[in-house]
Amino acid sequence: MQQLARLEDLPADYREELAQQNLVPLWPNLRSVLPPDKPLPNTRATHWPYAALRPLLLRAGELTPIEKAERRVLVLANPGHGLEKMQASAAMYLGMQLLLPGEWAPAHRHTPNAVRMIVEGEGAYTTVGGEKCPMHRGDLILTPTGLWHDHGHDGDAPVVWLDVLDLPLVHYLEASYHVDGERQAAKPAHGERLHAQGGILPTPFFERRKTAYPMLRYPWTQTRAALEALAAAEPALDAVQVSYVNPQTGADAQNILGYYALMLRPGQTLKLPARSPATVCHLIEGAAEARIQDQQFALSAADTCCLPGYTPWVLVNSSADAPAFSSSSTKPRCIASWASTSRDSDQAHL
Ligand code: 1HN
Repeated sequence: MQQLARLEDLPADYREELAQQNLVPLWPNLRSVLPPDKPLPNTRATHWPYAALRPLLLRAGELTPIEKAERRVLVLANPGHGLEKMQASAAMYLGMQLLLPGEWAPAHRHTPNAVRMIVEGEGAYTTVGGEKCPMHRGDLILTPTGLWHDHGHDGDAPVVWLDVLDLPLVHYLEASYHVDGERQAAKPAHGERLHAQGGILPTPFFERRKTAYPMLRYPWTQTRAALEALAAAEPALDAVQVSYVNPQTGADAQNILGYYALMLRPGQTLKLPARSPATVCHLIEGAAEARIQDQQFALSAADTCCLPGYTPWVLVNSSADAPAFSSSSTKPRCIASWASTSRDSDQAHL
């Protein structure tokens, strides 16, 4: 590959004149924005064990009252981006949020999309666009862009959930902001009941209802049952995986990040293909080992890890007797499906 001229190869007075006119020569910087053959990600394979995080989050509950935090969250930050950037990857933000009995996290809405994946505790709920969504372990609850949301807790033990937002991407686009609001009058969520059965849609005469986000809560009991049924129906199927979709359109449930749930059969070793965007994986049940580049993460239930794009990886169920269940998120659509070169043609860039 051709070595390109450096900035220092240009006369100082010329460089000075360029800068005064807000002009920059491309060639000294071309290789850094367009590296040869593969991207140069900042995102590092990272593991956030829940056992280490949980006591620190509970301590935050003692140290900072909800009124002084609005959202009591410890951010799962990727050291490759710098912890202060609060990014898990270029596109994804992750945080573990704690709500104590009787607390209320006030209503607001914002441009980034969010989802909650419930990790532990009973009795909390989030109200999204006026729909009261109860939170049970493993549930996925959408908070799409622009919808009002506040969180309450009528139970008697701490509740913890994982927040996933496309905040870094929306912030990068200089489009991130929020608006505060009043506590919402909550009516029971009905989306998951309207769409309780796959393949059947509510169809009042004479046209189908079309709402941007017809289903906000995806109960874990249903997702888990779907994975078990899929595994039983297709014993030879390698990746027992389902996508969280908009039940009216079949498209991804939200419009920037895609969400999936995966079951590892007892004893299974699953090779996962490289995808162009970074991926986050959260273990809901069981125990598994994630092999990413030269690292091995022993994942227990409620652990979270991430890996950069363009990286094949392997998940191994640590139990020979019980299945393991995980959820994952990534940017759904490929950035560069043509990106296979002769050097990495064995990798599919999904
Ligand atoms: C947010 O709105 C929540 O509503 C949690 O619970 C975490 C992180 C950054 C920006 C907005 C919430 C957030 C957030």
